[in-house]
Amino acid sequence: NKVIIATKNEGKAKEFSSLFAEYGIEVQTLLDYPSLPDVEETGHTFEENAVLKAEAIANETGQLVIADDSGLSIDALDGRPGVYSARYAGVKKDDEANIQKVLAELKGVPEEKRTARFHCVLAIARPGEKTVTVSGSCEGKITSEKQGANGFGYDPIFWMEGFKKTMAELQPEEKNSVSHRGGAMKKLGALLPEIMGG
Ligand code: ITT
Repeated sequence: NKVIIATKNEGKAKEFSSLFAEYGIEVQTLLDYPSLPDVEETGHTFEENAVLKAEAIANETGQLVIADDSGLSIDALDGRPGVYSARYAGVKKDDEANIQKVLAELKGVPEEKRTARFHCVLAIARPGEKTVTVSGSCEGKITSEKQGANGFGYDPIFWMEGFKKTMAELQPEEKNSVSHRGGAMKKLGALLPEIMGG
């Protein structure tokens, strides 16, 4: 049993490998299919972009494909970076530059106003079938400096009050148990028997 995840993001790929391993499903990603075309993310919501990515790659491969569109919404920035999370600081995807941009924009904003949440939408596309989506989110606060080296993206500045740690200080299994991606994956898990055809 295997699925293709329509992602080139290594951080996501690692998390999906372990999330799907629990269901006995092996994961391949676009890193395993370098010849597939890039999908332009022209949508204005996580849902639209997840569906775009999953359906484009399902059409190319003729197989069941799952895509993840995710990002960080910061209240003091009116929800930014949102769907632009991957390339917030420019065209090139650069986690460090994105973090520095957020920290600069939040300079002087007091702790109680630094609330934020991660969102994740998973889209499951199969040729000839209606695409299904599930979502998850995770509440936190933006720190004033980086802390921790695990995870990816904005994890070093995302404070989890329940753990008194940043997302980047959690062990991978801990992150999966509370993250936006883990939450969406739990909902997907309930649908997997039907989706994978028993
Ligand atoms: P693919 O489209 O190839 O999957 P991407 O990185 O471009 O990769 P998105 O458009 O969904 O994916 O952007 C997601 C960005 O949101 C990602 O690059 C991170 O900056 C951030 N992000 C998403 N999930 C995260 C997580 O669990 N921890 C930290 N940052 C995350």
